[in-house]
Amino acid sequence: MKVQKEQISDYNKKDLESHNENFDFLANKLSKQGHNVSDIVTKLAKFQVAIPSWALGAGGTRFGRFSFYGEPSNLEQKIEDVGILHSLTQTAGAISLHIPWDIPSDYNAIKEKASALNIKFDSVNSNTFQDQKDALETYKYGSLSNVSKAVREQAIQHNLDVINIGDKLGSKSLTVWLADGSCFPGQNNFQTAFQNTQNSLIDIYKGLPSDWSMLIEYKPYEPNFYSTVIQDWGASLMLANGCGDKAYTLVDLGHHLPNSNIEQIVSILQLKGKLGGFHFNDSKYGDDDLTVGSIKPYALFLIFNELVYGMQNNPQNPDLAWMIDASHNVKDPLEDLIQSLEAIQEAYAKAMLIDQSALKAAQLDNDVVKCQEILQEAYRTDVRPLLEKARLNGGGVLSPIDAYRTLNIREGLIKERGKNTVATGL
Ligand code: LRH
Ligand code: MN
Ligand code: MN
Repeated sequence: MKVQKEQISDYNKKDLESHNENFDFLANKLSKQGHNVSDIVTKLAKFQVAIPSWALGAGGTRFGRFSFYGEPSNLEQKIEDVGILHSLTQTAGAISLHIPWDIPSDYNAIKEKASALNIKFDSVNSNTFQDQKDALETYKYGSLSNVSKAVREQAIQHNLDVINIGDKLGSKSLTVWLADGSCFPGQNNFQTAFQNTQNSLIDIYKGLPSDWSMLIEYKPYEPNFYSTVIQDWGASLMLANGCGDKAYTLVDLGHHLPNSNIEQIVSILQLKGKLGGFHFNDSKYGDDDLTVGSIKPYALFLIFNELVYGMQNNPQNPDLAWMIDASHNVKDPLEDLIQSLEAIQEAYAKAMLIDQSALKAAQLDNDVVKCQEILQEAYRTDVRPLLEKARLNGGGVLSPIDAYRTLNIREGLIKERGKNTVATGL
């Protein structure tokens, strides 16, 4: 299923006039404050976020999974779903694959399908947290950190295979997230597990093409509940430094203990030129993988404040691989992803409204109240007309959720695919 250009322009007609009024009003106000509105709109339009192939179906929990029907059951259909998201929002111009769930059978056909929908292949994700069919070794007690050399070698080889698959598709980075750790005190020797992981990552790193990077994701707990080998940004950064210049830390918003100051982590990693990737989601308790901005929108804004600052002031840091890492238990996955994409754009737009020079001056004066006022002035601005304009300029819709419903997209997908559900997912 594909959303046609005419459907989009027909749909936009009803709200075009009020959009223009709202946009002109806001643009006028912001211009008077000294903002370059067209520059902000261009930056919003450029900001593309990858959709992970595993977020397109109902993820469920270990207690149950409730389908929305019409979910994609193969890679082609997953790309089609991202194409739908992208045509409505103009923000989802990439897909992030998970191997072995998404191994293409016909590379040319997959590449053609993606490029017809204007979709790029973002970072490829390896999977050494599940045993694969016919695998000789088990990951029950870890993969890259395992005490067994044979297990480590199998896990290393898998990562090299993933790089090879991604290379054929045009991906430029490998994301490594490990479940490795221990469930009980005494089960692991921390130092041995860490050293094994470092050595394994170095072996994978050696197999990276010259224009690739390796993104090392951290997470404090789950599925292991006593210790995780790559538990935090410090562990990730040490491992990245141990590999080389092309290895970076990846921050997933859900992978922190409650109340961690994620914006500070993001800031310092950029200062060191070591923030390589970002997974968006939101959470109340832990790795909840909820809709971006649904629980702590102000924290998201503060994180974007640091990201914007870093993008402007830290040329030593590379362009980031942006991805949504979410799971959907009770919402239609495509609707949930649309909400996440909007929340990301909203936080980004608000962060771009922060008056950086006034903030710097207030910081130099130690005017704490003023500093807070400057941040909150930006946060309180309703930036949605800017998002609408960026979407409109790119050929997207004014109101993506409303359009998704008005155009009966889920119904169309069910009609086309029946009650198929994704076979894989987290
Ligand atoms: C596990 C996880 C992680 C990875 C993904 C592949 O926590 O969600 O965030 O990015 O699996
Ligand atoms: Mn993640
Ligand atoms: Mn996670």
